[in-house]
Amino acid sequence: MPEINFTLAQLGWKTFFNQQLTLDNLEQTTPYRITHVFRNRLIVLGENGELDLNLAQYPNLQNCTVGDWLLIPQTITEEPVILERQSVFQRKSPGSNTSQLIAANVDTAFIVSSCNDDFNLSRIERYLALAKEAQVEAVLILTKIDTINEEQKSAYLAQLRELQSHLNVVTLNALNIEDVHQLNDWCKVGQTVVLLGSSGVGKTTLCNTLCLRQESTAPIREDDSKGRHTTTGRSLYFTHSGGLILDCPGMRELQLTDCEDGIKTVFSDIELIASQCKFSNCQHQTEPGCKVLAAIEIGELAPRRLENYQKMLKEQARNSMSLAQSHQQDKAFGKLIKNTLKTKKSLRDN
Ligand SMILES: Nc1nc2c(ncn2[C@@H]2O[C@H](COP(=O)(O)OP(=O)(O)OP(=O)(O)O)[C@@H](O)[C@H]2O)c(=O)[nH]1
Ligand SMILES: [Mg+2]
Ligand SMILES: [Zn+2]
Repeated sequence: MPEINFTLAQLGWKTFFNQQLTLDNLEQTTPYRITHVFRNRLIVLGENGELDLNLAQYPNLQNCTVGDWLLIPQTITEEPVILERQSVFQRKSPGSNTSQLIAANVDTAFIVSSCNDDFNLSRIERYLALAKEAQVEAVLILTKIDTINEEQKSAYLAQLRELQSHLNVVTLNALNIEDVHQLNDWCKVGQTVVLLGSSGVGKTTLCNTLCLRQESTAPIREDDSKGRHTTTGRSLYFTHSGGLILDCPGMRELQLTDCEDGIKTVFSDIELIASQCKFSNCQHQTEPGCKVLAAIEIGELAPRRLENYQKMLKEQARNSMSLAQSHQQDKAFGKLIKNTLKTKKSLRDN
């Protein structure tokens, strides 16, 4: 746990948050940033050090995530205020009709993939859509570059050209400090980075190298059955260049929700071609005058890309709808209970 005190600016505080403060807030509350999220508690860090908050005591903080800014009242009985987020990453929770917050108030997303079987363009497009939706700069990091030869490396880089999204790409060995220096520009004082990617690609390794952190000091790593370390919580650390980096558990399933704009930005090349199709509602399947199919025909557009684009759009629409529906149902159920109690009460009172 840090012993030195940090300024708000070092913790990533920005004008955007300052503008949300009322006079009362300024006088009666202190800003803290969430640095660790555990099942039952949160660790927050502010100018005066760390606090450990019990979620049972502050139920409104259930909807927070790492990176969030809180205003903690001086009188401990009052509830903390969650400041409006500058950016947020979320997905549909696996196996339930809710959305899960991944990280908040991030400036850059490091999308991490390793140069082996994990490398998958369609998966990278998913993470890119998340970053675009959050309006956050994305950097694609290819790890384990030390395990392949130059020829293989060129082949991976060539595949990335298909994405056509002017992507920042960095190749590195996550264990090599010289290699990791390539990332310093995104890890300056007050800047926050989130690490996204599948399990085992090297997110924690990269985080350790960036933070000059000893593996054994990482507080929330557990051995899985195969003797590997896998991250189980979400935590924010300081890099040696003064930035903040957020390590997350690998995502087995990244189901998109409320992500239409993000997807359309990642596939803006297809959107542009599609705007020239003969029919404005063209589905790019068998329609005459379809420019998208024509682009595939001449090798200008990869069929995989069109397929993934349509799949992701459909998926996000389905998930957004079912989330909205279950939210409505929850509200309707709440109303029903309230009305029943009211009726009961008036029957009793009469
Ligand atoms: N050779 C080599 N090994 C690496 C590199 N990056 C990570 N590794 C190894 O890959 C394994 C998995 O790395 P982690 O950093 O735990 O992966 P992670 O992405 O944090 O995984 P989760 O926490 O499960 O999401 C470890 O044994 C690392 O030592 C790299 O660039 N080169
Ligand atoms: Mg990890
Ligand atoms: Zn078309």
